[in-house]
Amino acid sequence: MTDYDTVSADVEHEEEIPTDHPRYQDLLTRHRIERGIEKGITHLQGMHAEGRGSAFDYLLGEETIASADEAERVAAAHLLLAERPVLSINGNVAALVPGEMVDLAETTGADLEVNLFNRTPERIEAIADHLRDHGAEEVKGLEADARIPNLDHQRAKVDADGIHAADVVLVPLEDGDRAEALEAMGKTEIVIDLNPLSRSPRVAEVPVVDNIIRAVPNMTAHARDLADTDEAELRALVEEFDREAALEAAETRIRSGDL
Ligand code: PTJ
Repeated sequence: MTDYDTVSADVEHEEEIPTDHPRYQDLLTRHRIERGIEKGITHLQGMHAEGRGSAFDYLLGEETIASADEAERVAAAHLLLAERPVLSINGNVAALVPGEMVDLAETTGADLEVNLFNRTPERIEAIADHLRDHGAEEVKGLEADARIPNLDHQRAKVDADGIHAADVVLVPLEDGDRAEALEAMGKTEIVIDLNPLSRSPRVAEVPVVDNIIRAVPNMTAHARDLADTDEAELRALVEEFDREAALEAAETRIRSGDL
């Protein structure tokens, strides 16, 4: 029996999960989702989303592959170039990377907006409070005074001065119909999703096939690195990006990577 066999999946605090555990990231992610559900932040369906993501991450080798790192750099460049960037937050995102999203927003000048599929006033408030507890000064999505056209569910509800007016939107961890509707509004979309076959990464200008717990801090690190880069160079970076190649590299890794 290894020491790891003594680690219960039901830890009280995430610090109890040994960082050198071979399934550390998976245990950490699972733990954060469970806590999110307990706090009323994450919907029960978020567990299914988490399970799907975890299977793809396993096949990717639970690491940021080179094509994802490149996509994360390009995503950072888009956010820095944007006039009105917005980072969309759902119940899984809030549970997994609240402080990391606040850092990315601060580093790139983006707004944070809560946008939920299973929208209730209680969950919206709980998520906004959770983000404020992690340092957010302003959280959008509570007013929901505008609608995304041609979308007949709760995710259509957005702030007029938030997602509705945004030029670049980060859309993590959700299935594709809102991503398609946002694309139809002419927005530049950055999608984080471990499944390269899912609709949302397939419509995104920048598909980031990586675990959000690795992707967001890496995007922030790239944004810091690119902060003094001139506009022409940032534009060259985003124009040279090949979204099809990024999707293909991720799919190839998932189908044929060494486990
Ligand atoms: O909080 P709400 O009410 O807005 O509900 C959110 C749900 C769970 C409904 C929303 O996230 C959803 O629609 O989930 P789906 O359709 O299961 O899509 C989630 C996608 O995210 C799947 O393609 C997963 O593979 C992917 N995913 C899950 N966990 C991660 C992930 N991608 C990156 N990092 C993860 N940790």
